[in-house]
Amino acid sequence: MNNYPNFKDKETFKKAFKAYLEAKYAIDFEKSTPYQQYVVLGEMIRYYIAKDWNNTNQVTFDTKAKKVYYFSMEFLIGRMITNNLMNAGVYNVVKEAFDDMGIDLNEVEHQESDAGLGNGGLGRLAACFMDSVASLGLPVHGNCIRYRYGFFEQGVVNGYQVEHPDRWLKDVHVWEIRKDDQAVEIPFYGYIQMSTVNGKLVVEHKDAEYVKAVPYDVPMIGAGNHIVNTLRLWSAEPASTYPENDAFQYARNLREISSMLYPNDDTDEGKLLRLKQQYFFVAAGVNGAIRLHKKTFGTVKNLADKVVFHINDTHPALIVPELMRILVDEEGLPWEEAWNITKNCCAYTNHTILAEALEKWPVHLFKRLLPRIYTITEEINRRVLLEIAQTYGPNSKQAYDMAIIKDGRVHMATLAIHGSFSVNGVAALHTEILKNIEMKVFNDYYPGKFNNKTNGITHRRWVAQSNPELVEILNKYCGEEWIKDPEKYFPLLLKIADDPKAQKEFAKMKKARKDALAAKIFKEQGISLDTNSIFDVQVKRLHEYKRQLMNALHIMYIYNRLKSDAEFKKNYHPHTFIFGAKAASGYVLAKKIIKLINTIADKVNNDYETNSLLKVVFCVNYNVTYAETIMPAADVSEQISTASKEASGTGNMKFMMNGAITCGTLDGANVEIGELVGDDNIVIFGMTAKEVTDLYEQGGYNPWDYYNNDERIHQIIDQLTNGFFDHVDPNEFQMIRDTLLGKDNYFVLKDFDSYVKAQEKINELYKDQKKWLHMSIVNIAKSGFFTTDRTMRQYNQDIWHVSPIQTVKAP
Ligand code: DL6
Repeated sequence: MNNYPNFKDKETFKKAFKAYLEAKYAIDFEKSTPYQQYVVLGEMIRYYIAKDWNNTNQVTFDTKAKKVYYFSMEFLIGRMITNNLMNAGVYNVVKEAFDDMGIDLNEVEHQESDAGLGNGGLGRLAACFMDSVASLGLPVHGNCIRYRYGFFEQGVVNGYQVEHPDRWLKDVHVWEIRKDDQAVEIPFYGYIQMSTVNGKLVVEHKDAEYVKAVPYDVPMIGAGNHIVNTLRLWSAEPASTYPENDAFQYARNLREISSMLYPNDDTDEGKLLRLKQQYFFVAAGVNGAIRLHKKTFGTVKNLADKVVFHINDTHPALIVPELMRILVDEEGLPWEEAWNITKNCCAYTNHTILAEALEKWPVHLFKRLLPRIYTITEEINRRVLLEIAQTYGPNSKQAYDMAIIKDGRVHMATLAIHGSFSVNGVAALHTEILKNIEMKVFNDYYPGKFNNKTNGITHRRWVAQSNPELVEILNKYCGEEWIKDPEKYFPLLLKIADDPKAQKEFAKMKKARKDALAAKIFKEQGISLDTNSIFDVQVKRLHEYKRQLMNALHIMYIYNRLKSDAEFKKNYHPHTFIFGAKAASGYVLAKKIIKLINTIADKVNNDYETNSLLKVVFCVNYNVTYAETIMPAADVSEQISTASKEASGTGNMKFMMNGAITCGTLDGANVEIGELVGDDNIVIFGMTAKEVTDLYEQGGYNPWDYYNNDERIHQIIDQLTNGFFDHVDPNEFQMIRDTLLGKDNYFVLKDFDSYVKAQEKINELYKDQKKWLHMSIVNIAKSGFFTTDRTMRQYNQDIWHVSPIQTVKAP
């Protein structure tokens, strides 16, 4: 069936839409609900792009094109409908038709649940990558798990975070197609029996417990180019054979695999499940890829010329031994040849230097769950160590540092580094830290393997979709081509950065976006905001290193000054401090910090002496959809992590592209933002990464010196526990006080003074609106570098080397 005419013009669309609605729900369109309208619109778009999707796959197959499989445990794709309408080029037709029909497109779009298949930055980055590769026509396809529950839905009760399951699949997921015919059965447990038959090694996995991995394909639609890539989400189902003695337990266990993102892995049981999830989607994806490769080429010998397996963080690092297993056990290649192919197929991205995120699996669990994968990993380790000994001699420190298996654990980052031809960091500073400190031993041993690929964001979602007023301005001053190449066209704004008329338009844009956010916050949380105040925003996962605590303490300090210093009060421009953050459910201190922010909000928002100057909001359930309203509304972007700890950050880029001024440390991509906009257009404070690293080496510092010598700090630290807050037990924040005065591992008190000065600078700068708007425009003008189109081009140029797919343009 050819569905293209459906979107030809608004009249055709209206007719088709009504007919589909009736066909699907057996009702007249007048009686349909926004949810039904959403489902029908979604399905119509999926039919509409089906031909392009099929063509993309067919052309890739026919031309024997090289392709990339991007494996990530997270793809935080959020809602897809608006993005899909825009990229498919039918947004305007639908909008006009809906306007005629009295349907609110915005309301219909909001019927879609956020696909929360991710925690934060890493998952959202993967989603932005998918948008860019499809838009560049690059054959790059995602692999992930079809989690029945996404990252939890956050509630706040009495200031405390509460977690509810995110049942995003309770409604139909209109975008996916189940592909039963491409299911793969994955073995766990059991034991391995090896024999030689006619001189050939035969490996048998005995008594394995199989789980069927069923793919659900989700289209990743390129912008205006008729390319549709695939995000493949694997779901766990019963296999054809199962333990008959305990079928129910088997069914319960396997449901867990695609149940939730990152189950708690504090216990052995939790660890086992997480490792199971990792092998599950890795084995399913790699087997699927090899099957297709053999269908195309009839051999695996040319795999490295035609396929890249991208390992996004350590979670999919099992790709390395799984590929070895297929090549050696199933394809019968000699070990050396298989290793050569594997090393040339895999590329790994590191996203963090935080030790707890570099996964290490206990040998006893690994071995029991994945017996063959374990023996292969052991053999990889043995051979790698032999090779290292050739360079450094026997029993070297280097060999210990680079061993994959040591101290009873399998080190996944180490496995990924040895098994990949490329290892990249995600911002210039982060890569330097990897190369010169954290992974120096590997960088010395594998010169040239480490490289930097600074992160990005897709400007299609974070400007075109989220900030209509900015789109108008860009169209006017940069021309409509900006959407194709922001790096080239955004700098045209520099010419009008001081033009009063243009500045007025930017101010109007920001005001409109602040009004939109204020309206949402009022509707959802009943807090009214002054949109002439400075919107100072920190939205990101809650973690000590991101230092939401420093922001909160600073608000307490401001409150104290407003209460006690008339001159200060006179000079203080009204501020609204906005937070959004989810804390991991087991992270007690992070949850306390949420309680503290809400307690501060309760105090200052209800103080009529100061609340026209100071308001605090904690946005409940911050997610991708919420971010689309928050990012464009910010005046100030808080990027205040302890230097060296934030690998890159991508929120910083979303804020910048929407004209916010960064208040930040020299950490992650803030460094590159600073280099691009220049010192006058960013507010930098705090210790440098080198100072932080040196101080750690000296064993830290004594926070009591700051408590005793800085009155401001003394006062706020005492206020945490002296009954200053109404309605809370004075012991409520004892833990925060103890953390700060105990070790202050993230140097909150040490950086406090310079943060206060940075905030004072912002207060003054904002009062000079001409100067502020100049800064804001320069930030947008320079933000084109941070489009993921650039990031993806660089990945392709330096790592993947795939060619754009040329499909036949659809009729
Ligand atoms: O690279 C994407 C994103 C960076 O922008 C953040 O700075 C970094 O913290 C984050 N890393 C992770 C790693 N987590 N684990 N596991 O999310 O990656």
